[in-house]
Amino acid sequence: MAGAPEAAGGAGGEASALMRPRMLPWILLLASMCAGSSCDHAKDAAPSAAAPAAASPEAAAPALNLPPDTGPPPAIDANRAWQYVKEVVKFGERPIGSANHKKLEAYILAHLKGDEVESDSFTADTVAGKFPVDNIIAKYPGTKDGIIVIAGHYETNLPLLGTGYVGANDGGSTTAILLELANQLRGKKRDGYSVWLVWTDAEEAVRKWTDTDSLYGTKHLAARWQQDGTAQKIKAFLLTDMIGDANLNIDRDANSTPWLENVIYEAATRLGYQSHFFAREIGVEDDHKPFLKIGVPCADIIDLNYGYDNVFHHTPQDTIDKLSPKSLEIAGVVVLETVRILDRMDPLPPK
Ligand code: 1BN
Ligand code: ZN
Repeated sequence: MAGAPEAAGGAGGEASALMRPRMLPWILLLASMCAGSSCDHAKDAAPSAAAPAAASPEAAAPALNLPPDTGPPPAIDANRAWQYVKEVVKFGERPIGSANHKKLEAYILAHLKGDEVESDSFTADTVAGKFPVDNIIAKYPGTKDGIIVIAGHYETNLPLLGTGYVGANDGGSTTAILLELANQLRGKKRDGYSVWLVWTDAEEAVRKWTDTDSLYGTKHLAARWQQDGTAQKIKAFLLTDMIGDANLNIDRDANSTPWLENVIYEAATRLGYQSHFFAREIGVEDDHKPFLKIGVPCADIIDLNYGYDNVFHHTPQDTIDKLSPKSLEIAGVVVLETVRILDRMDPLPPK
């Protein structure tokens, strides 16, 4: 039944990053729907099982103190974001330690000129040797006490070096959407929490995804922010990953914080994009994991059904022709609407 998620490990036997989907309730629901009908393919039932998040048993969470849906909806320049994806992909393969990685770092920093930018730089000691790692952080101050982090990784997989892999969706789409979000945040008075954008580095395994071979950049950043007291100020950590797929289906992540997932679904619904969200639930290990571990509310906004059965994920077929500006727009505005709701949710659920 759960063929798509189970096969979603991509290259290098990485399925361990993707836990078994919590599908039992859907199996039961499907069985009852199939009884006496012509339904014969379990997978077809996933979309129809997509109930509004708040009504789903998987979404048990504190009741949300939602603000009224007023004011103009957020907007981004999707064509500009699309142009960024094209430019990022032009750098080609950009794994940690490569010259292309350095060029992409310079490209990101050039687009943040004049903004408050910090780097979290260190040397990662990995199973494939030592590599320089650079998380890039751009800060946009708000009037409220607290921080909302929006993150996404920018590097491509080292094990795929030499295959022509450019990670248009996996790394490219997130680099681009964060640059466009920076454009939207820059120079505007934020009547809400401070927003910090983080281009995370060394998310990918250098050999094969395991607990120790993955998430090098965010493990370091989470430890640093726990030590210096920043972590306690973070109200929400919104991770974006693989959000450019032209056939955009953001999964509900069972590892993410349920109430924050519900806020994202509310934001998507307010903008009329809920059909792109949460038709299935899977458990994902990703850059939010180190922050979850230290008690930060986190949500992974990820589409892990990239091509039928996720066939393009971590393959040289992850190219820009599979992506669309509209998907970047949907992801971008839903993130901004989520921030807008969080800004006015008083109080936020306890951590
Ligand atoms: C997402 C994008 N991930 C890596 N790049 C995490 C992951 C790895 C998710 C393997 C599923 C399988
Ligand atoms: Zn990846």
